[in-house]
Amino acid sequence: MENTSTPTHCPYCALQCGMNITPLPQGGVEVTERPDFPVNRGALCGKGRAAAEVLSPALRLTAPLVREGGRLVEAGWTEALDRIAERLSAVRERYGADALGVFGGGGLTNEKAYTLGKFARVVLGTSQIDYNGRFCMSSAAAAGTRAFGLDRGLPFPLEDVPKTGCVILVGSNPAETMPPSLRFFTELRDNGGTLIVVDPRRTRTAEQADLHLAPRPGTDLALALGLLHLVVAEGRTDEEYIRERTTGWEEARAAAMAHWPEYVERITGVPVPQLRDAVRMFCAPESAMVLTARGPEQQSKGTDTVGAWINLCLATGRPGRPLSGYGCLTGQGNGQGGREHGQKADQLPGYRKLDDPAARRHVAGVWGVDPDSLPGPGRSAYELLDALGTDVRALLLMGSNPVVSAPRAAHVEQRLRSLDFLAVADVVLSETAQLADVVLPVTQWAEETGTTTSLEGRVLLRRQAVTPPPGVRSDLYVLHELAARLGVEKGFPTDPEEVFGELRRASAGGPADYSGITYRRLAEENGVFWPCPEQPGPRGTGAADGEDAALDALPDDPAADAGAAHPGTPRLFLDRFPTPDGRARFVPVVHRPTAEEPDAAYPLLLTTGRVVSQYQSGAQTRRVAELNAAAPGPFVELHPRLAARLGAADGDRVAVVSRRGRAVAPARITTAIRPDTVFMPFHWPGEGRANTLTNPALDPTSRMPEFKSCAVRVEVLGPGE
Ligand SMILES: Nc1nc2c(c(=O)[nH]1)N[C@H]1C(S)=C(S)[C@@H](COP(=O)(O)OP(=O)(O)OC[C@H]3O[C@@H](n4cnc5c(=O)[nH]c(N)nc54)[C@H](O)[C@@H]3O)O[C@H]1N2
Ligand SMILES: Nc1nc2c(c(=O)[nH]1)N[C@H]1C(S)=C(S)[C@@H](COP(=O)(O)OP(=O)(O)OC[C@H]3O[C@@H](n4cnc5c(=O)[nH]c(N)nc54)[C@H](O)[C@@H]3O)O[C@H]1N2
Ligand code: SF4
Ligand SMILES: [Mo]
Repeated sequence: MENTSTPTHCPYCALQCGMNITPLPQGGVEVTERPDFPVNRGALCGKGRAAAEVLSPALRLTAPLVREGGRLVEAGWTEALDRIAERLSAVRERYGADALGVFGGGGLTNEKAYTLGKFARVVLGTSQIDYNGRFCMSSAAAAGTRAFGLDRGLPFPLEDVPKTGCVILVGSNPAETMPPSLRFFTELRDNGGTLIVVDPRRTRTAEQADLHLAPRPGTDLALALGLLHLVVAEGRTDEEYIRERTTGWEEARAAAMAHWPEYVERITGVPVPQLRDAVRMFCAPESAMVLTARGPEQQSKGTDTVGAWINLCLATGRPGRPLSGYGCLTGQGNGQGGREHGQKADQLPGYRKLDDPAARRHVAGVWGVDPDSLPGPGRSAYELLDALGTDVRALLLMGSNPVVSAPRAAHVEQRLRSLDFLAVADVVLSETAQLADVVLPVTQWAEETGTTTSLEGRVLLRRQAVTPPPGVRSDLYVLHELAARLGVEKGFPTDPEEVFGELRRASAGGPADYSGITYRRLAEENGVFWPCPEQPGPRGTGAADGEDAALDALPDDPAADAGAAHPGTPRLFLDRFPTPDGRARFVPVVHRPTAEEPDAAYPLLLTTGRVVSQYQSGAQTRRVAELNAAAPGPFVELHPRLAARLGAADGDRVAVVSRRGRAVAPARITTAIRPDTVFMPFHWPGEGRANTLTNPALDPTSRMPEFKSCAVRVEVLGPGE
């Protein structure tokens, strides 16, 4: 393993670029090109190229830490694990199982996410588990399930994008967030297709567009309804498709017709002629797509907002047609798989629902427990964090850094501090780990094998390429050891392939069916798109009868069993939608304002997002010198007209103040933003922490917080250094 290069995938975003890891003779490893993976064809962004740095023992945790006399000090694994098990037991004894919380992450592999969900329900017996994906694409997931009966980020491979006629990219900035994917959009234009970008900022992505619509943050719902109104008014609906493949059009149509173009212009600030141009560009070609990301989704009405964009796609006959449809660009490395296998408050593996009796029976059968012993659905991520120290007294956290990334972060930090007990498993001493009573140093990415599911719904094999430093253990080991200490000796294997074998059985027959996928296939086929049920035949009935023997019993010649294997499903919905009647469902939605509209005291809107060189809470990327040099700290984007009114010069220190707190950072003056809006990236802790300001108003369906808009004022503090 040590001397040759290993094909694997990037630790960071949902594009899951392929890369090779090659150990260097002098020690350390190098990330090199891997052109055989079709999504990035060897291209990597700066974060991916520098990913190997975070493997260095100098940057990370290499021994468990326990809190002694207020300080974190090094300890042995036995002591650290004993302490966690004792404290969790004590809290459970005193307050009951629901006083134990678990918080996971969309960066965890499928095997880890699956095991974490099983651990919460089977070992701890708690309903109180959720994860950071709630902050990510949960609104798109809810809207997709509502309309199509299924949620998979993209219902088609990215390679379809350059071949379609028009793409509307809504609140998505791939130039910064998924740079190697930008080529799909430039190729689209080279092929004669058109690109429309909807973003309050003229981003590097918007600069590539044929048409840039710059709505006021939080008004995408009105914008989509205005476009649908025009589609109807101009007679551009696809009546045959509506009749044959959908239900609910009359109500959705009536709701949209209340949104006159002039009214929509008043709400969004997008001029009527631009609305008309967008409709013409979207409707003229035979095929077209709408792709959303966090802009329209991270709103307190994110589910309805995505629903409105889906309605536009349905009315024009797009979903389930070649090179067409609606898709969501998921975010984290395993943002898709992380929401399918049971770390979400209301879900069981295979994208099953925790409150569905048949699902409970199936999964309880695989787990060898009584279905009635499984707890019901618990609180959503923000609600769970908000309950810390009151209803939830002890927390096990794996794969997230909410001190930086949660909304109303100062409050969340205070809730974390008020816990009776906090255990954090992480690679580095994150801002959240710094608050813990026990910190466990875990292996990461290139040091372990596991699967992730990319934004395309493509299940991928991330292979171990290097030996981890001594002193660290895997998340699976942590859960195995804790389960044993809490009295569950079996069912928590540490071998990822064994976990995957069980995950296959647990997912069999569910919406996200992985039962026909094996590690061997993933390696040979460069990934497999779910659903991929196991076919009866030579492949055996391993998925059904609970035997992993099927994995080992494959004929040696891959061609010999090829005929029996399900090929996976790159494109969804071609014949029918997975709803009871096979039709997609329109949902009647109407515009409503954001949870916190500007007023005299807080006259501006703050929106937040990302820069190319930092990842999320920055726990990993802020430790890489090259990335930190490229993006050393937070900033506040101000339009020159706003800056002039405030008396702010470029580089001045400014305070952004909301009802929740105050964040300070240098001003960056740019015409690329609307004059009524300010923007901050959220990657940093401390005085420039954007999430000190954000509003935890939740979407009623997805429970997504409103990261993309809150009311603020800006105060100029004086010249920067
Ligand atoms: N460099 C980098 N790449 C990443 C990440 C990272 O942290 N850093 N994180 C990964 C993850 S987990 C995710 S979820 C993705 C996110 O990927 P994106 O969704 O592309 O990222 P964001 O910057 O959060 O938001 C996209 C755009 O939404 C715009 N926006 C703000 N408010 C609104 C609004 O009300 N309406 C509309 N239409 N647009 C709005 C912002 O101006 C921004 O340009 O990126 C992934 N890739
Ligand atoms: N204002 C604002 N806030 C936002 C957003 C926004 O757009 N605006 N976006 C939201 C979104 S979309 C997201 S996804 C969240 C993300 O925010 P976070 O959940 O904080 O995500 P990360 O910073 O990736 O944190 C992952 C942590 O897990 C660790 N880690 C990495 N791999 C592993 C592993 O295998 N095992 C374990 N145990 N730990 C590991 C990392 O070192 C890091 O400390 O932020 C949300 N917050
Ligand atoms: S685009 Fe995403 S997956 Fe690709 S190299 Fe960059 S961070 Fe990694
Ligand atoms: Mo995300």
